[in-house]
Amino acid sequence: MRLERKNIDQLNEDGLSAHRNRLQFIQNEWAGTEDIIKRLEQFQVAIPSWALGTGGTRFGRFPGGGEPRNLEEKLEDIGLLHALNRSGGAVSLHIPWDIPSDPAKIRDLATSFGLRFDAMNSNTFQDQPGQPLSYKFGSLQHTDKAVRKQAIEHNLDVIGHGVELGSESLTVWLSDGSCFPGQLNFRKAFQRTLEGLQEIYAHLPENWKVFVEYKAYEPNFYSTTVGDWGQSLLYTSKLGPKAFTLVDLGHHLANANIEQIVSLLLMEGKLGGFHFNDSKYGDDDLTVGSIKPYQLFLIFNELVEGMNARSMDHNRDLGWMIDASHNVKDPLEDLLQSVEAILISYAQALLIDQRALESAREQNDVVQAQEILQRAFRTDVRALVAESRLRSGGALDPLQVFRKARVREKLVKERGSKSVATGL
Ligand SMILES: [Mn+2]
Repeated sequence: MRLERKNIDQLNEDGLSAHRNRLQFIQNEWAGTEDIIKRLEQFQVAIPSWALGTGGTRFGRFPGGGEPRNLEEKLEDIGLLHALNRSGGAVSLHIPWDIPSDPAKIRDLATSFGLRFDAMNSNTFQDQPGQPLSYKFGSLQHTDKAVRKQAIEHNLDVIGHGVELGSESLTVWLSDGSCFPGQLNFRKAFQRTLEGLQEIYAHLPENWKVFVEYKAYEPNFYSTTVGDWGQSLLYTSKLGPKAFTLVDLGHHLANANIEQIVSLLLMEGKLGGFHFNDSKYGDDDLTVGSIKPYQLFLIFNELVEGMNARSMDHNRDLGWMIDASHNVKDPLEDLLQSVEAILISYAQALLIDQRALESAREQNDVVQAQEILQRAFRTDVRALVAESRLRSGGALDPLQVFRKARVREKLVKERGSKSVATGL
């Protein structure tokens, strides 16, 4: 199904006057809101093709019905999101879960929804049916050269699919590592992985980037071969200028200072992409901003300040993507909440008076520095986010429009209550 602009406009009407009052209020309180609205209009977050179905845990899965049954329906779902919030204008595909049988057709379909193809994701953390060799003991780190070769070739395949769709980046997340002390020679595992990444890197098209994602643990519980930002930076530095580190918010040990990591990676020109989610204990993959919104704001502060310091384009120079999936919400409603949380944190970070903050720091005025940050964080910027959507033809309140338009009910009717999205 598609949501028509005129239906969205109609459903917006009820809330318009209250919205205008809220917008007026924040415009009176803060300078520069017009520029913030424009930046919000431009900011696009890629939606991963695997977040459109109900996630699961190793204990169970409770699908809610109407899940997309194929790649075409996944694009349709992202099209629905984008029609509502005008900020989900990109899709991140996972291979082999989403191999397009007719790439030109898929590309046209995406264009018809206003979507482009962001980073392609390879998968060497599972064995696929019919796959000759197993990744049980790793992929690029594997002791057997033939397994490493298979993993390299898979990544080259993924690049090939991406080229056909107009993507310009590859994200490599390796689950490689070890579960028990003594299992792995860390140095050999690193060297083998580096050699594999070098071969993949050598096949990148001229305009492509490769993102090396790190993760502290899981599914391996003793060591991970790309375990933290230091190890990722080591790989990407050795690989060359087209290689970047990718930060996934859920892939750190508890209480890691992610904003500091982001700041230093940006300083080195090595931050490439971002996976948004939220967590309380581990890689919980919960809705963005649902657990630690202040941390998200502090990260955005470093992103905005660091990107400005290098004159980077906020929208296009980093890969922004949601990477979340869980068991209890409607996946589309969850994604609407996640994009909203991202835009709120971004808007709050844009409110910060960076010059005043820097001056407070130089004078060691710790109290004033905290005041400047918290004044922005405690400001309700939702009217700015809503206004940016309104100007782009989206919904004032995407979640309410999603419900009022009975989108899920219609999808269940179309696709059935037992449909299961591929890959999960
Ligand atoms: Mn991720």
